[in-house]
Amino acid sequence: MSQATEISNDKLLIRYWDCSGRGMLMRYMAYDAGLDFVDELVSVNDVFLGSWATEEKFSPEFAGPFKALPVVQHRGQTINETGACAQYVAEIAGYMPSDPIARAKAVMICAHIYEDVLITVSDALWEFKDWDRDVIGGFGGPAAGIMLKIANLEDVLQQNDSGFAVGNEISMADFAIFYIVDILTQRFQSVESGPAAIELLFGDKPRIAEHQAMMKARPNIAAYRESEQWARCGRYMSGKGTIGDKTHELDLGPTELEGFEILASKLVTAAA
Ligand SMILES: N[C@@H](CCC(=O)N[C@@H](CS)C(=O)NCC(=O)O)C(=O)O
Repeated sequence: MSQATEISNDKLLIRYWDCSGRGMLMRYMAYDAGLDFVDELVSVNDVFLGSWATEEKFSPEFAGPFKALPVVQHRGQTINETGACAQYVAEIAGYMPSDPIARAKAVMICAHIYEDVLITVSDALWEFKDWDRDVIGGFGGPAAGIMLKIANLEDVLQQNDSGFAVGNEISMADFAIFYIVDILTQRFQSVESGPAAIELLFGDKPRIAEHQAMMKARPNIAAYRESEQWARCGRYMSGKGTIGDKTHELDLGPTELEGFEILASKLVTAAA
C-alpha cells in the first residue's frame, strides 16, 4: 500500500494521481499563491494499476470518505470531490471572490470547464463517452459540444474589460480557463491532426490568447511549470497519459495521444 505523506494536521495537502486531470486546477492555484502545502502525486502505474482497488481506495486517510482522488486534507479533515477541493484551495489562496454574484460566476465558469470539457474529454479518452455524441456534440445536439464551450470562454473574457474572467481581479475561474486551454493545446501539439484542431478551437480567440500569455507569465506559475514536480504530471491530461503505450497490452484501449488524434481528426472533418 502506498504510504500517505505524514504531515501535521495543520498543513494543507493535495493528493491526486500523477496526471493533470482533476488535480491541476487546485495545484496551479496553490503554487501561484505560494501556499505552504504538500503536493502528493500518486503513481497511476504503481498504485492505480497495483493495490488501489483493494487497499488505498478503502483507506479513509488516503482516499477520503468517498474513496477516490483528489482529496484535500487540512486541519485533520479529508475532503473529496474536485469542486469542493478546488473551492477550498481557492478560498485559502485568496482566489474565491467574496461578492456572491462574482463567486457564483467564478463557480459557473469552473463547472462549465470541468463538467462540459475536461470530464467529457477524459471520459471519451477512457471510452466511457462517445467522441461524436458527447465531445464534438452535446446535449443540445451536434453544435453543442467542445467548439461551443471554448467559444463560451472567449465570450466570458470578451465581456470583461479587466482581462480577468470575473470582476477586476484574478479568481479561480482564471486558473480553470488557463488549465483547460493549456492541457488541450499541449496534447494536440503531440499528434498529427492536432495543429489544425488547435487552430479550429483557439485560432480566432484573441482574448483567450492574451489570457494564456498573462497566466503563463505569472512568476510562480512559470516556476512551477519549469519544475520536476510539474513534469511528473503536467503533460498528461488523464491517467492514461502516464500509462503510455501499455494501455494496449492492459486492454485499456487507445493511448491518450491516440485519443487526442481521434478527437483532432474528428474536429477537422466536422469543420470541412
Ligand atoms: N466525482 C468525483 C470523481 C473522482 C474520481 O472518479 N476520481 C478518479 C480519478 S480521476 C478516481 O480516483 N478513480 C478511482 C476509483 O474511483 O476507484 C470528483 O469529481 O472528484
